Amino acid sequence: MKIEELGFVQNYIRITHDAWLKGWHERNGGNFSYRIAEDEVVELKGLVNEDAQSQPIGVTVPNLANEYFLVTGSGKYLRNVIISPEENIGIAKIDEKGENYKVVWGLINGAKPTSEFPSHLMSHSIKKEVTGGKNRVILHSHTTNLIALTFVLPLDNIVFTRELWEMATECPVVFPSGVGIVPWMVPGGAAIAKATSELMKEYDVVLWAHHGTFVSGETLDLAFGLMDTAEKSAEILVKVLSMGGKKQTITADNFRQLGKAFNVNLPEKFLK
Ligand code: 2HA
Ligand code: ZN
Repeated sequence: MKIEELGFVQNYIRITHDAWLKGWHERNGGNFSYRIAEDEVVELKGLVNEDAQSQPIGVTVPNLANEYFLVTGSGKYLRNVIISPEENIGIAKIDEKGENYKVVWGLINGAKPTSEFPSHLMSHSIKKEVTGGKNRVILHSHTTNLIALTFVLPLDNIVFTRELWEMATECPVVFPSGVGIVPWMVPGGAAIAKATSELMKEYDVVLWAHHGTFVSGETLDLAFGLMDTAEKSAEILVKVLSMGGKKQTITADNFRQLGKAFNVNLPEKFLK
């Protein structure tokens, strides 16, 4: 058995390719990480190199100690993952302090995990804590329409959430906790990682103004589906604004009815 043939790796590769086909990953844009489940880690036995050299993460994530992550490579094109997994993705193991990682499989020829690894790991750390270990996936995509909206709407969590919810009835059910916004920041470092993870305490969708979107989900499918739903809603909003704006919409009371019918809590702060 090769690592590329394991079920969860196959699923990750397929979804990475789907994300490319969506138009979210030009050049080396975007990145994707999955905290490998315990029963899947068992499948890695004998297939990984536990003697690989340690590297600092750049942030400290103690609750991710000894966890294994499937992750895309720095500078790698997501469209190439399906053609050559070992070159473009890898498995990184976190050390017992949550300070260093080592690449135990893949990312051959000296490649490294994504430049956004600090943002991924700090968000994983928060999500592991607040979901009791359920959330395992972080996806970062350069979603055209969500990015476009960060030039036009105020960079405000409440405004963005409400506008996106109004564009499709399913949205509040798919992201009931709403959308958080990080103002423009330099990508790739500890500062934007901290800002993102703070918002991840509350939100599953976090926009980086004029850059892209981070989502978190329990499974690869749920994270992909969440990105797809939020970006589709943004596409509708761009069309509506281009056609001269809303003439009618879903009201606050409609949302309250929806929340009841689908048994989801929609915070009142978004329904003013
Ligand atoms: O991997 O998307 O944010 C390239 C990026 C950096
Ligand atoms: Zn990016």
